[in-house]
Parts: sequence; C-alpha cells; structure tokens
Amino acid sequence: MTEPKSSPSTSSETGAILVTGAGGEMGHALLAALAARFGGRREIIAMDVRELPKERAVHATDAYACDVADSAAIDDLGVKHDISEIWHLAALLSTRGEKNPELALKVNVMGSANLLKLAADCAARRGSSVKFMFPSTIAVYGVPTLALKRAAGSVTEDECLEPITMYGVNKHAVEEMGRYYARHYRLLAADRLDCAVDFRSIRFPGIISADTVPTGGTSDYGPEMLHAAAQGKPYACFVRPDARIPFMTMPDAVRSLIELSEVARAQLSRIVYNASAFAPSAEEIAAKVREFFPKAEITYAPTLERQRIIDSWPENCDDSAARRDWGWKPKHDFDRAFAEYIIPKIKARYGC
Ligand code: AKB
Repeated sequence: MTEPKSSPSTSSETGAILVTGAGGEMGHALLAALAARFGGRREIIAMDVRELPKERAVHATDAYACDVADSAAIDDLGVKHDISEIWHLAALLSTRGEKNPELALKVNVMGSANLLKLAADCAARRGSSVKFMFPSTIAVYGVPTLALKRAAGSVTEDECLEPITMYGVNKHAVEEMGRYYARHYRLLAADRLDCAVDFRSIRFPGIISADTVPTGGTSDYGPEMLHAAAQGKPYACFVRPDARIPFMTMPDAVRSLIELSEVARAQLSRIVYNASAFAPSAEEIAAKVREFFPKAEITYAPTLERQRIIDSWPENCDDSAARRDWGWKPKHDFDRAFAEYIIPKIKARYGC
C-alpha cells in the first residue's frame, strides 16, 4: 500500500471537526485533546450511538446520539455543519465482533462507508479536501501459526494481511476504501489529479489507558490486569503467560493521531502506518504490575477463542515508515509507561 508522494496537502484548518465514537475509550481522550487544541476556535462535533455523558459533551460544541450505520442521519450532519475533518473512531472491537459478526460488519464497514461518503460530499461543498483520520489496528494481521508468529517477529504494513476476526477484516476493508477515496474517487472520469478525501490511518496495538477500562477487545487483558490490581481485585488473565502483542499508552496513541493529522500530505509515503511502542508478554505485564502492586493476585485461565485471536496477531509491528515520514516516536517505552503515566494516574484514580 505504498503511495506516491505527489498529492497536495489539505486545507482543512478551518471548518468543523467531527468525532465519531466520542463515547468510547479513545474518544474520551481524543475529544479532550482536540478541545484543548482547537476549543473556541473551531466547531467540534461529537457523535456516539449513545448520548454522551455531560462531562464528555462539554468538550464539544454539538453532541449527537446517532448510529454511524444510519446513512440519512450522517448525511444530515454534512448539511448542518461545514465539516472539514472527520475522526472516525466508532467501531465494534475484536471479541465483541466475533459474538455478532453481522453487526460488526454493519457498524464497522457500512458505518465507515457512510462517513467516507460524507467526507467526499463535504469536500465537494467546500471546494477543498476533507481530512479523514482512521484508527486501524493490529487485528488486520493474521499470522497462521504460533511458530510463524515467533519467526515473523516484527511485521511491516504489507505482510500477513489475512485477519481471522470480523473486526480485522472490517478494518482492513476500510483501509482499502480509504485508499480508494484518497487516490481514485471520481478521478477516472474527471479532469483532476487531486482527491476529495485526505485519508490517514494508524494501525494501533493494544492501548493502555489509566482513565478508562476497555470493553469488547482482545488486548483488554493488559489494562484489565492493571485496573484490577489497583482496586485490590483478583484477575484471571484470558490468555497464556507467554502471549505477546504490542501495546501503547493512550496519551501516545492520541498524540500519534494528532501528529499524523498535522503533517503535510506530501511528506507521507503511505496511507496507512504502523505505530508501535513496546511489546511485552502477558507474564511481563503481570510482573510489572506486581512491582507496583505487590499483592496483585493474577492467575491465568486462557479461553480458546481469545487465545486464538492473540496468537494470530504479530508479536510486534515495524513502524519505521512512520518514524521516517512523520517523526513518530513513542514517549513511553514499557518502563516509562508504568513509572511516568500509568501508575501515578491509576493510583490517583483509585486512591491507592
Ligand atoms: C481489540 O483488542 O480488539 C482492540 C485492537 C487491538 O484493535 N484493542
């Protein structure tokens, strides 16, 4: 999916910013970060399938309870607001998606199709491209066996793209739809070389937040272990101690998306980038948690389905393209993540 460096940069510095999935884990952190950056200067429209709690809605100029799969409601947003950026976070994650694959398809693919079309329509109305930021995932990878996973080590963006979950299939499909909208939409018949949608995506690893506990994901064992220990609760980890995938802290994840959004398009050689930070095994996370919470009761009770998913995700992702093209560098490695972010914040949160 390497792209030529010829496309123009966008002019989306004015206009409204639409955030879907604003009630989710990443939405929580991103909405606050966007409000701190643009609040008062630009409209920030928050959208979620459920009504946003007041403390979250304060970060937005408008908040809508609306389903991304409802195309009429999505079209209507483009009529009401001069949208120049879409941060499309709404999705059903990997474990939840396996419980209802058809619903995952509807939300993750049809919802994204509605948002991409909205971006193209808004671009046509404003006469300049609309930026589309899309958090993708390591779930787009599918390594066939554990032996191959260990042999592969760190995978590049173009390897092992045979996901075994509906969520991974959906996210990969949306990456491809984004590439189409960014490079080819309505260009074949038109006498133009630029595109309406400036689609940019990062494949995120498991994300650890000290403020929120994720639901419906398969990388959830990392944050769950930690939040349980901080509350003095026992935790039975649903993957084996040797299970290994990459992780990142939420502040680094939010910063990476914001940084990617601010780089001139001409600097980007790709549509979709890996971004990684650290890649501990479940056992290494447990050992780190015990350093700070020596009484933590962590046991292992792997479930077949979730273990299979984790075994299909790579041990790490090669993010050298992101480092080279837009200077990606995580602030938190494994040690700093705990010492400087997770532990101080989580202790303040639970008063322990
Ligand atoms: C999940 O576990 O489904 C997500 C992800 C890795 O995208 N956290």
